Amino acid sequence: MYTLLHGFYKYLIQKDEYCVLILGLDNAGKTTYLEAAKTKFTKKYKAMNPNRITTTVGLNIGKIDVDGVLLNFWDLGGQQELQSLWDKYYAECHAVIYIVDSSDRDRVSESKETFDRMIASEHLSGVPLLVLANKQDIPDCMGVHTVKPIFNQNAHLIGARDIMLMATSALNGDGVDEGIRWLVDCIKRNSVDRPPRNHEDNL
Ligand code: G3D
Ligand code: MG
Repeated sequence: MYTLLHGFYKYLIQKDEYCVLILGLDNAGKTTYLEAAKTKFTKKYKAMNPNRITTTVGLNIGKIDVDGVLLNFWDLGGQQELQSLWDKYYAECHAVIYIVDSSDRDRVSESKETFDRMIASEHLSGVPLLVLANKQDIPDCMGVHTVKPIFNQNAHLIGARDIMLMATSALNGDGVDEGIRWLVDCIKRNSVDRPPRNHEDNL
């Protein structure tokens, strides 16, 4: 009887857990974005001072709960020598957030080439993709209307998947909430192909 009740209790409290990769060139704002996401979705979370965010060498992880769905973020280092590690995580992930520094016109083509290499990976086929034109608070940055056509050029690589390009400022939190809620809906729709892991709190 205990086993039956315990099994039922576990069933009631278990949550679906999904992994989301945060990718983009170094300095795009990935770690700042992860901090902003944790701040928006975690009650009482005390955000790290942006001045204390240093270059990511390995992996930053963070978990948030969006209306009962657990998202496990993996913020990977974006420097060229670290990009070769990204594909080790592709098969495991349920969605990708790709962050573009909209204020850096000099590196936008490098970012686009990196993006194309990423979406060409067969291990990511069908995975929902949120592209963020970040740093929109910086005057004279490229707006969505400039960034979108650049990242939309290779529609054949994007294939049949949910994709959205949104404006954000990870620094002041603008657009963070909307993007994550859109992504959660896509992840749930895609969960037949990429099922969640079940997470049981405190068991
Ligand atoms: P990364 O993890 O992609 O390498 P970081 O990038 O999150 O470390 O951010 C790199 C720099 O960009 C940081 O500035 C950070 O404050 C800044 N940044 C990130 N997002 C935004 C944004 O939306 N707006 C503005 N204005 N700046 C942003 P520093 O000066 O610490 O290098
Ligand atoms: Mg970082």
